[in-house]
Formats: sequence, structure tokens, C-alpha cells
Amino acid sequence: MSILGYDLGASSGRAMLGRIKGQRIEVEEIHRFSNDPVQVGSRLHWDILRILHEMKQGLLKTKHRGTELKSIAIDTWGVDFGLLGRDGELLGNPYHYRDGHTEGMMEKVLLRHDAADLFGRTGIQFQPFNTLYQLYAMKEADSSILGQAEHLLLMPELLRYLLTGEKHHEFSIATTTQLYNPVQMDWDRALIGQLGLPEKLFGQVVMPGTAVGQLRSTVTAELGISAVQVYAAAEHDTGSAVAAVPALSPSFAYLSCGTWSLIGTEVEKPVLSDAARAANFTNEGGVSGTFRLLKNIMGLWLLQESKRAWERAGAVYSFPELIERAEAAPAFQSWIDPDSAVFLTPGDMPARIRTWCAQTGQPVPDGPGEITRCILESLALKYRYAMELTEQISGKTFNGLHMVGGGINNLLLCQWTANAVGKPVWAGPAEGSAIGNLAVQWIAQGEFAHIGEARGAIRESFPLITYEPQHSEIWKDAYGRYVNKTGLQ
Ligand code: ADP
Ligand code: LRH
Repeated sequence: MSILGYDLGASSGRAMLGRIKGQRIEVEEIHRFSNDPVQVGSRLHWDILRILHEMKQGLLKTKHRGTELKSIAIDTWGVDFGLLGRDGELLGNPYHYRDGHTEGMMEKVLLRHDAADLFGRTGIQFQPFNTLYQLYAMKEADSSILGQAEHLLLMPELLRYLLTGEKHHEFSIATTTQLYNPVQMDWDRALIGQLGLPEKLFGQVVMPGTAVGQLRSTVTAELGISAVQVYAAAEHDTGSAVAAVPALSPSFAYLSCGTWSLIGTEVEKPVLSDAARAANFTNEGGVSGTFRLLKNIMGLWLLQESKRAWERAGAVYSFPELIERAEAAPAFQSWIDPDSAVFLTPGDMPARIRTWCAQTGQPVPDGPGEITRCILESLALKYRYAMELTEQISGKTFNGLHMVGGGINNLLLCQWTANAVGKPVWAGPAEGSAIGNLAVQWIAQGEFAHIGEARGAIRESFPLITYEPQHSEIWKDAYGRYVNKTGLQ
């Protein structure tokens, strides 16, 4: 029998059917849709009901191809949430983490709450869009929605609730809030109280692989399908992506490469050191009690948003076209720090990149080829920076980097990453999050004994492309100039 994994990224969602045939995993994309935020007045929202509609299309398409489903699970991007009223109704449309309402909130919280204490309690990086600061912004604005709320559900939990009627939190996504204590393994209720946030919003947390209900009867009746078991996957997409890294060694470095670039390593316990805090590393909950010690890098959002700006101006390019132009553009002209706060919100990304380069005394990139080259080189060089920090903070050394996610379709970025880090890159699978989601369901069903066995099967089932580093001396020299130009050193 097949199982279904919904992987909902910030740029697109997909429903992937999986089955095990002999020793191999087979995965088929049954439905894919773009995930388009909607601006309403000055607020940026997720279109939650459209996402739910698209998820139902995945179930319908599964039915139409005559496939019987044993189970489903969901993973999504982190930090965002919906609030439910006392009757279980969804109050309002969830905000997008790039919405402006969190501006200044992290700073405000940190005036009242010691940063070292906050990191020590949660192990989570300081990002202005964390659930903590979103809730704080709502509190400061005296939000009527927050005032009426009885439950908070993070995005995958909310979608699971809409499909099952059951309200459970899941560990990996809960940790992204910066309100979960990974040592106590529960919500940090003392912290929640100190911040003046309603404690009642936070309920029971289950681990990845827990059976969390069945599709509700209204859904099965509407779609004309039978009841299906629903599991909690590692419901944070990065957690699912890392579950699918086909590493042979237990000590590996990964780069989950999509809208965001998440680079780091898996650890047994959260690393709560001053060095981890100073470098703004995070410890997100993973599968089998592991944690993901990693750094967020702004990622291919920079290219997605540039592409949208060019589209608005009437010039439509595909990703492969942009990559081809980047390859033809002159090398090592100008770089950005992808993580500069100016790049976080939606807007005219090419203009912001040009301004950044002008302000740092670099040649100003012009046109899609030069801008794309600037983005991709800057990402590859920043990956080296983050990988070196991962080694220092974890005390591990890595002989290469595993890359998963849609970004591995960008072969130029994979090669430049290998060149920049000076070590091989092993790219695959592109649909890491969906495959990790399926793997957790199979472990729960006893198809795999543990995550190591599932990773072995993933390695056997999906192509892994090796990129050996090229022009190492040139890239090493470029890296030295990059850290100076971007002020990273
Ligand atoms: P998310 O899950 O965050 O929505 P994905 O993992 O799906 O993101 O990765 C999306 C990114 O992958 C795109 O922004 C794009 O940069 C890259 N990508 C996808 N398809 C291609 C392609 N055919 N060629 C080059 N890059 C691609
Ligand atoms: C990647 C991701 C990342 C979060 C961000 C909000 O999709 O889940 O791990 O920090 O989205």
C-alpha cells in the first residue's frame, strides 16, 4: 500500500506518493501547486484555505489513479501559526513570517529579557519572525484575534487539524517557536508567562511518528474516500529534509537548499554554548530525539524575489534561463551578505542588491545575469562561512557537504558550493522533505527499524550526484575577499 507525504514549502507545495518495493523506495509526485502569499492592505497572509483545497486535490488525484492509502503526514515551513477560538474556529488568516508587524519586536523583547537566558532556555536562533516575536507583536497591538484565542496551532498542525479535527503539537515544528525548552522537553511555560503571552495557547506535544487521528468524516465524505490514518511527520520541513539526508556516517554536514538555505549538522543534544549563541546558530528538534544545529541563510528567496521583480517589469525568465545568464556573466565582481536584514521582506530585490553593492564600494551588477551571478556566488561563499562555523561550534570535521532540496536542480550552485567549501558536495534527493516525511511514516509502521535504516534505503533509491571542488585556490582567495567586503570578519 502507498502512503502520502505533503511537503509545503514557502514557494510551493506538493503531495508525494511513496511505496516500498523490495529494498527500494519509490516516490511519485501526484500534485504540485505554487504557494502564493496574499497581501491584504498592509498585511501579508498565507492563503490557508487554498492550501487546504490543494491538499484535497492530492487526495482526489490519489483516488482517481486507484491508489489505496495507508497513511498521510504533513510538513511545512517553520514559525507561522493560526489561532483558534473557543469553538475551534480559525480566527483570521495566518500571517506570513515576512509580514512587517514583527519589526522592532525582537529588540523590544531583548530589552526586557536577557538574550543568553532566552537562548539557554530554547536553543533557538534570534530571528525577527520567530513565533515568539509574532505573538509579541500581536500582544503589543492588542490584537482582537489574540484576545479571543484558545489554541495556537503551527502551520502543519493547523492543516492537520483542518483535516482531522485533532489538535496536537509536534516536537520539530514546536521548537521553531523559540518558546519550547529542549532540555525540559516541553513548552517553556515560565518564559511564556514572563513574556505576557497566554499560556493556554500551548497544548500537548507529540514526537515525529505519532499516530494523530484519522481524516475526519466531512473530508472523506466530501472526497468520496475511505478513512486514512494521519501521522505527525517531523512536521518542520527542515526536520523532514534532514531525515532524508542519505549520509553513511552519523556525523555529517547538510545544506537544505530551497527558499531558505539551512546549513549545519545533526546533534544528540542541543548545543547551548556562548559560541553557538554568538554565531546565531539554532537547535531545532529532529527525528529520533536528535537536534539540528544549523544556521539559516537567506537562500534562493533572493532569486525567487528577483525573478518576481523582473516579471513585474514584463521580463519573464525561468530558473534555468537565469542560471545560464549567470554563468555567462563576469566572475567575482560583487557580493552581498545574503543575510542582511534588507533582503528579508518582499520587494524590488534587484534594486536592493544594487544598492548594497554600491554602498559597499563594489561594481553595481546590472541585468538578470549579473544579479543572479552575484546572488549565487554570495550564497556559495556564505555556505563556506556557515560550514566552518558549524565545525567550530560542533567540534566535528566534515569531509563533504550533503545538499538536498529544490536548489540542487541548480547545478551551477551545487558546483560553486563545492568550489567555495573546497570539499565534495553530494547532491540528492531534491525532494528531501517529502521523502523524510514518508520515511518517518514508514518507521512508525515498522517498515524501517530506525532512521539509519531509512537513510540507507534513500541512498539506494535516489541518485546522488557528486560535485568535486574545482579552482580551489581561486575560490579560497575569493572567500578571503568576500568576508572583508561583507564585513563578516
Ligand atoms: P521550498 O520548499 O522552500 O518552497 P524548494 O525546495 O522547492 O523550496 O526549492 C525551490 C527553489 O529551487 C527555487 O526557488 C529555485 O531556485 C530552485 N529550482 C527549482 N527548480 C529549478 C530548476 N529547474 N532549475 C534551477 N533551480 C531550480
Ligand atoms: C524553511 C524554513 C526554515 C525556517 C523558515 C521560516 O522552509 O522552515 O527552517 O526558519 O522556513
